Amino acid sequence: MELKSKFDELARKLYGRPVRQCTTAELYHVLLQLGKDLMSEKKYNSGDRQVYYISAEFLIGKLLSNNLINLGVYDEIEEILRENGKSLTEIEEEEPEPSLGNGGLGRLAACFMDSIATLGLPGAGIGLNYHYGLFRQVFKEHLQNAEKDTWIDKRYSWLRKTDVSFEVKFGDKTVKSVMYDIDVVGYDSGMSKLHLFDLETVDESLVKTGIDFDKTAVDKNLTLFLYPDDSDEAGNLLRIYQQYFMVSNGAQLIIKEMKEKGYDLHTLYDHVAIQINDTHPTMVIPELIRILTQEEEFTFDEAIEVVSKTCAYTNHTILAEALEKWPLNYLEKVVPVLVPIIKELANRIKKAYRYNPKVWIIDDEKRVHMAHIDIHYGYSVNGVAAIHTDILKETELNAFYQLYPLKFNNKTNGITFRRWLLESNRPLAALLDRTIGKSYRKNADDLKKLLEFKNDTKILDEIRAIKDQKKAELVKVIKEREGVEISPDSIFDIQVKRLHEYKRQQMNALYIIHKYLEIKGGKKPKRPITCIFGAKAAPAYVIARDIIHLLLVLQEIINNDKDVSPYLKVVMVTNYNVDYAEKLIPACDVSEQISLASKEASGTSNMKFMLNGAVTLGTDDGANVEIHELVGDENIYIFGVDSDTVISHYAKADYVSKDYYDKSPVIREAVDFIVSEKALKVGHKENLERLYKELLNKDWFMTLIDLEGYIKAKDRIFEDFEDREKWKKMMLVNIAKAGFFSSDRTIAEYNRDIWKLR
Ligand code: 26V
Repeated sequence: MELKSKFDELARKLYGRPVRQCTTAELYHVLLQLGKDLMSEKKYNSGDRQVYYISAEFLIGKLLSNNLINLGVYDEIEEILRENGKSLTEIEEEEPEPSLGNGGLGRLAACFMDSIATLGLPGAGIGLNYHYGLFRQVFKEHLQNAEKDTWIDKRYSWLRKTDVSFEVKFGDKTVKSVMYDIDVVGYDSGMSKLHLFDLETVDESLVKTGIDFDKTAVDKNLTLFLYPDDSDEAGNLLRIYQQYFMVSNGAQLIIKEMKEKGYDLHTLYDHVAIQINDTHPTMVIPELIRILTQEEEFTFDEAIEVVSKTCAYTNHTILAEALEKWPLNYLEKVVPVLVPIIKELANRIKKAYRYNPKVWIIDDEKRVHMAHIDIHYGYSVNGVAAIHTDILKETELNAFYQLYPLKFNNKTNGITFRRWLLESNRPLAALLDRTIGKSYRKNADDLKKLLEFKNDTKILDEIRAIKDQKKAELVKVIKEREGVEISPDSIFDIQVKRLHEYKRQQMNALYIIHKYLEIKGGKKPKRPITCIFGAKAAPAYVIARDIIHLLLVLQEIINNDKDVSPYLKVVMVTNYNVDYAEKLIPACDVSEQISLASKEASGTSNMKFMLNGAVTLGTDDGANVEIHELVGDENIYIFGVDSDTVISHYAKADYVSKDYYDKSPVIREAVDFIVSEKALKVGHKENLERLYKELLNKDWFMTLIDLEGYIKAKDRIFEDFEDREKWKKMMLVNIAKAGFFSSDRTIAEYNRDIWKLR
């Protein structure tokens, strides 16, 4: 049947009316069903070897448009709706966004699922079905508040309840799971499944106000939230409960599927690769060993051999505080069944490397280093950008690299162009189709063909016009959602990512203060500047919340200052998520990637911005290094100390932020403003003073070392923006060179070097 008739028939079936007479909400439901019907005609990728990507986070975003695009029917549906006086953009707004991730790590997992499906690889995701996701961010009195983020609609959802269920035994109770599936449809290809495990006895009524709930009632709360506040013991324990619940279900599912296919578990590694996404799923290693030795009559040695040839580990950070080390007594309480296994794994290492305590699994303080389990008992260890993998090999994990040089490999991250170009920037995709053909959609490297148009004024003008169109769209969204007016003619300077000191949103804030004071003093910029931020802070991360406070205070002061606001505006968008990212990124002129060198493992928004024609202002960190190499010095703005210098400052403990403050009047003026009368009149003394002191007395992520270089680079990039011809060329080169960052390339490399699926 023709798509048009199918659509209309479904509308009549569900609501007794033709498309034309349905409401927006009804049309969302009809399209959801239509998408599912079309997907039911597709096949799952299959083969005798498959990958299971286990991850505590899958930040999948809304799925309607993405699925329609990957099914190849988006344009047709849009046209049918238009004929009926409806808008697909409005309908999309009806879909709730699942907030099943914190940031880059979770979004990466979602991009990877898209690429696995698209490349036709047999693979599945395994994760958890958090009912309220991370949290919904709201601002009150210039402070971040957290609310529960409801996304599951029991009647209309991409989630499909299966009849798969397992028992999971904790120290103090046994719970049962329910497996939900979300189908991931590849672009012009087959499908994969994302399995999200839920607790059968989960009780939503546990959540009263905000995101507070009884953390001890594990049999009711286990899948309510993603990474609940882990600043206290109950929070940490809950996280271990969640992790074991996830991997025990995953391990049981894998074993079940292998048996159903008739494979001998002794050859598990011939049929399965398990990718452990950061250390959160590490317990899958002892859990598989437990199942094989206790339920399948393997000897311990046999089980270790099989599991070690099956599991591979990805490291996503070198930050010590983010590398999980669970106190042994926590594990004894939550997962006593695993403790003898973990101890045995640890003993074997201690015996083999008696004089090398750096590689031990259990340290002197009886903490279990989860990453060490992965490295010793997995067959691959990868970092997520070239510089990150080098730092792992040379510094952070050097002791392990010495032992297992061949296990280490790099897989520079990527993003799916289906969502971050075809969906979020349809006019740009259309322009590319017209100029270089459609091959780049499946073979991203073909974007290079755009370089032939580097001197074609017509194409350059079109690229510029698309940027202006996207900026105009964002102006509307920001007006509607935030109530702030911004000028489409201003420079859109955007920093969106989780709030963390190492990402240095505070440095951006200090630049804004500097500009504010300059304008107040009569030095006006040639063109107005709009500084846009989006970021959630972990509720227990005090300084991160203080930085949000400062940004909101600056927004209030600057946007209401009649002398300054025509030249400078600040917008901190509320509840930054995938949906917002899709609106912000295509509208960006200057992409802020300003982490302290060595600290950002990769970054992935840098790639999304580049693909959409923004120019990067950044440090030589993470994937910025590779962007820099690809586009060359003339198409990127790099500043700041390099990673070797940073690492050496840490090693010598010789960075003193106060020295930089004392030396530079510019720095002093900006930092002092945080506790000025003007700021204190709008903001809270406690938050602002704490942040001020932190910058002066500690500044662990070295904001002040780079502030002057940052100010110079930023003034230079704004100056160059005025050379409109030069800027258009920079945009074109950035788009043309972004092909390398397709997650299809990343996944093809994972497959070539680690999974070896075909
Ligand atoms: C986690 C935590 C949790 C405890 C408090 C401090 C803290 C700091 C950082 C993290 C990050 C955990 C891992 C992570 O999300 N890494 C991100 O992974 C992205 C995908 O590989 C990568 O692009 C980002 O650079 C990296 O930060």
